Amino acid sequence: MAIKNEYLAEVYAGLAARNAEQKEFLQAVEEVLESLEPVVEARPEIQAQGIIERLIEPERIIMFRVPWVDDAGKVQVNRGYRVQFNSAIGPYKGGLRLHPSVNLSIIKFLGFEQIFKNSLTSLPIGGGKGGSDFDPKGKSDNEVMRFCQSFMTELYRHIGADTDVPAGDIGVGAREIGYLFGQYKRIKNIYEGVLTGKGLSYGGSLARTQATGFGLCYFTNEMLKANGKSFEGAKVVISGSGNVATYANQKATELGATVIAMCDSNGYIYDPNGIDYTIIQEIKEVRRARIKTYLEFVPDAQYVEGGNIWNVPCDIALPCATQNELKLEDARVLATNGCYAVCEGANMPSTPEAIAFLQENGILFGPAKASNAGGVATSALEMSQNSERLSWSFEEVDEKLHGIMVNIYKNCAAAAEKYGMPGNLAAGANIAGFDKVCEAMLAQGVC
Ligand code: NDP
Ligand code: 2IT
Repeated sequence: MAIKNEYLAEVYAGLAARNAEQKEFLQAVEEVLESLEPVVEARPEIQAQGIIERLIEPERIIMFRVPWVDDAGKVQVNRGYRVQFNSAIGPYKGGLRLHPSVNLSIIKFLGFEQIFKNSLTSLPIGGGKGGSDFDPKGKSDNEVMRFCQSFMTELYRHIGADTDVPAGDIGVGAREIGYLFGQYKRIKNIYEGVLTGKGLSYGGSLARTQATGFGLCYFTNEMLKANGKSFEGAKVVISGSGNVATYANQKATELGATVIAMCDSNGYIYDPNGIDYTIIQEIKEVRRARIKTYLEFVPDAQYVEGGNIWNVPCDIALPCATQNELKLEDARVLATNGCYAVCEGANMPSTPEAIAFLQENGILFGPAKASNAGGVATSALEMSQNSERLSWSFEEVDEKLHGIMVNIYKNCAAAAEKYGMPGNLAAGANIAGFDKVCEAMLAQGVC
């Protein structure tokens, strides 16, 4: 794969030269620019107004020291990031990731993809992302609190309900959002919806916890239906066992599937009778333990330490852990085992080679920007509720989420069709997401 359009190829070459070491960011940009070739060719004003050059350069990058004191009294220092990528259609919006692998490349790829994802939701949110190389694993609640307070002590001056609204991502859930919110309020003396994914007692939205996983299944369901298939009776493999994976399990099961395998970074569990998501909740949200603990609840299940979850034969695969976790070889194994749909819950979980293989071999493919947009969409619904100082019922939020995911599917399918790539939802998502951002950037002049 390579970018053929001369203008786009030149812009990409310049970006690659300036950011040679940022491989995840370059991977994300290349994938989008490839999809945009027909759009750029049809609309000369994109090149004339430097839309692509502006789109790939973040509006602002903030990097900062995060010093904190561990339980043994030792000073620790992490690096914090917030990349405010694009505010053409609304305040910057996107999660915070706490994981030792976090670096500028990862935050930039996530922030870049967030622009298109957020546009697809049809809600007024721009793109951003942040995080730190802090590893919450094995840390006490007090250590996590001190880290979060230190992180917010710098971040607070760059965010706000109408400026930039962070949320959760890997390693950031209800506990972390609570500590971050408390510190923001304390420093700024403003009680506002500056974060989403908040607890229900202080401005959170019902169904935000479930939203990414539920939304993923709503999107997958549309894709399956359009191709004469369904979750009913299907065997599903879900990688990861965090927020997205857990609630994808719940919804897939409710829709009639059996979730037979899930994992964490140590290994996978296999349970042909179906993995009960409430056990995963107990293990991950309450005990903060490893997935092998599942055997304490279901002794008949299997645990494969260090195993590759994509070797488990399934009908539908939902990668919900992390970037580049599903490689070409995994795609081949899935195809050989009869898998007919891969839909992404994580961000950029499939490598470009894996995606190309799936598409060439007629396996339905749902791209992350579209299929996992339910989380951020519901975050935007949380922002609406905060603005009107009301909270909506679970059913109301879930129904809106469902409508948004159906709409995203339709828009991606229509955009792919319009540009002569029927069924290519990955290209459709990039084109449909780009459309609104491009309109707004054109209207707002060179800025
Ligand atoms: P969590 O921290 O709740 O869970 C992450 C899960 O993925 C854990 O099971 C973790 O295992 C596994 N994992 C993370 N990194 C790795 C790695 N390097 N190798 C193997 N396994 C790994 O995060 P979320 O569920 O929130 O996020 C999962 C994915 O979904 C991410 O790509 C995120 O960007 C994306 N996403 C999240 C949204 C949200 O609303 N939370 C919205 C849209 C996308 P372990 O515990 O062993 O590290
Ligand atoms: O990748 C994502 O869309 C998220 N982590 C959720 C972002 C948000 O603002 O809810």
